[in-house]
Amino acid sequence: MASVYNERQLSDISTKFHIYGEIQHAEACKIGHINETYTATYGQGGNLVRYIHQKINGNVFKRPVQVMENVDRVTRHIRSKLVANGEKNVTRKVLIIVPARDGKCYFKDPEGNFWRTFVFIENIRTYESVNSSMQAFEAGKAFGKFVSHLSDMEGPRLHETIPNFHNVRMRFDGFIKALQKDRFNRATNAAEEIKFFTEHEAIVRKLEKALSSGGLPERITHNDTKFNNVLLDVETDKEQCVVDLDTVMPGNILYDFGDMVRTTTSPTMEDELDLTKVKLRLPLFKALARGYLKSTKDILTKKEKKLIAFSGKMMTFTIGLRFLTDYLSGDTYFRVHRPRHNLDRTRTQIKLIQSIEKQEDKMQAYVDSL
Ligand code: GN1
Ligand code: MG
Repeated sequence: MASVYNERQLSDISTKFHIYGEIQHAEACKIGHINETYTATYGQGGNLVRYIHQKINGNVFKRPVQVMENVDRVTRHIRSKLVANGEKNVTRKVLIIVPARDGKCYFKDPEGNFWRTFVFIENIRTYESVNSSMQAFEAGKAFGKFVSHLSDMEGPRLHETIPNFHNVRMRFDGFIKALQKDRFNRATNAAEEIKFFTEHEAIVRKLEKALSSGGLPERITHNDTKFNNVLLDVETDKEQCVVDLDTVMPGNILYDFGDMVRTTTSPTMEDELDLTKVKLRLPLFKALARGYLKSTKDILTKKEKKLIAFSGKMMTFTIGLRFLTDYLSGDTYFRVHRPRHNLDRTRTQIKLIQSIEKQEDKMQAYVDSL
């Protein structure tokens, strides 16, 4: 999706990285609610090559240098694993950071914004929603491989790039605060949605209990496993690479699996207006679970497996709560493209949770059978 961009700014940025070519043109990529992303085409040695330039959102990521330290370590580790396994086409299977002229993983512009550059991976596609069981399977496989590859990464604990990112208790408290303030007088518009989340606090308690009773090891997780963060080969539809590594940090598997349930099982987009279309399709859940369990079978604990169906409901609840909180707070976090956009997003999450609640037993029974 092309849109307007600041040409001067980007041609300036283009000279700050270790790229030998000259920038020809660029397109702004509208996917993603947080960072600014551009696909830039360069003439280099008589060929056209592409790179991704990205401006990190400094309001969301307060310590961009730490973000890039994490991304650098994680991508190096995965690359070394792929090479050791004799994988082909490694440059399509893990992101490659293009260093800045001074050798750092980022460039800080005069306004204090942090930029980074990746090699563009060609002949791939991303989707906003899943349209076949195979795609759901591939998504599961991709993020399962990701957590498995990182399960033996040595060295200091990764930085928490957003502290308490998936702490649903804190998210719940934040929601209650925003509701009490109701600074934009929006609570009446969202009365039903507020009621839904308030009445579902049991989900928060269930996760708290699970976390405090052990058996859920801390792992290096991706934490933003939206389906559009998986690059699929344009011809085969096979997963190639996972992207958007800003929130890779210590977490647990429920966050990753749960967000995949949220984004791969309904035929709809996150902001679908026709709520009758929003539902968890069991065959897609099954394919997703097969893919994920296939690539995590050597690391998953019994307890993790037992909570896998619950994780879908839990993460849909967490993200729904964040959309609603942002709506009540005047849309300051997630990029919105229309009035009430965050409220529309909230409604799809609620509808999906209701659909999951009807099928949770079947979902877990299937996971148990694997
Ligand atoms: C944000 O940037 P994007 O679209 O990949 C958000 C995720 C949410 C998601 C909801 C850093 O991800 O946590 O699940 O929107 N990322 C951050 O669509 O907050
Ligand atoms: Mg993201």
